[in-house]
Amino acid sequence: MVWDKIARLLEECDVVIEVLDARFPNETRSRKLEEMVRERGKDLIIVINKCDLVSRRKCEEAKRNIEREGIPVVLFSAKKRWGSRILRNEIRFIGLARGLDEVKAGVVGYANVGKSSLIYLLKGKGSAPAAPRPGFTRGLQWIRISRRIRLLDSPGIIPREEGDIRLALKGAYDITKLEDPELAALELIKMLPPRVLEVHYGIEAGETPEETLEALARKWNLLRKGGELDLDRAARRLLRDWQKGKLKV
Ligand SMILES: Nc1nc2c(ncn2[C@@H]2O[C@H](COP(=O)(O)OP(=O)(O)OP(=O)(O)O)[C@@H](O)[C@H]2O)c(=O)[nH]1
Ligand SMILES: [Mg+2]
Repeated sequence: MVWDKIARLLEECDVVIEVLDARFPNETRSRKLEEMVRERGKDLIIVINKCDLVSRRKCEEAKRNIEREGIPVVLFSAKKRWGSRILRNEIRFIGLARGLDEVKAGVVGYANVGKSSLIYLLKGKGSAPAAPRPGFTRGLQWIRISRRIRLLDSPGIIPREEGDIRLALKGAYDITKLEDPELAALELIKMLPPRVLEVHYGIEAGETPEETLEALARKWNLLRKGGELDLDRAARRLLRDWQKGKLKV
């Protein structure tokens, strides 16, 4: 979703719920979005989702840092069903403060952070039209979660100014469309503490990211026709696991 579309979305809402990924709260925050919300005099709530994938300490620290800026923050996990009551109360509170009978809240954030999953948890029934790949939600869709609250689901923000590798590592870019998955996987390996890969996959990390990727390809028995390691497939498999949230950091 591009910026002029976001501007239109903002017009329709009283509150904006910016959803972040707990594994990289800073990188999935959009200052530009927050600025747009402020300019239009709307309320902002930040939800840190996927808290089940990081330590409690890291979640609390991220929450404190953002709250220092005067923005209310809710720690959340759509998977573990954490935080929905608190979030609903935050939204209601804003409705009361604004004297509204019905609050309209737009749920916005990078692709794949869990916007649709969050909405369907709040709704409390029905299966979530969510998917482990970015770019799943296409149009805007209003979903009523109670008599007083309506939520607007939206496609992920994809800032054109960011490269595809950086977006993929945040989970916000479709891996099948990456030009160079191997390069992205090497970046990911550099970013992760070696222990994470060692524990999850039972491999020994190499001296260099290349060696670690080779160790993974060996572990998974991924070979090309001539018998050499298929690093491209190993890279895609690692990136997919990462985007699906299989690795705990
Ligand atoms: N571990 C974990 N995974 C989650 C959580 N919330 C969502 N997911 C997973 O993250 C993936 C993306 O979820 P969606 O709800 O489709 O994300 P989205 O932000 O709506 O994505 P787009 O519509 O593509 O922008 C899915 O595989 C979800 O199962 C969570 O709290 N914890
Ligand atoms: Mg979605």
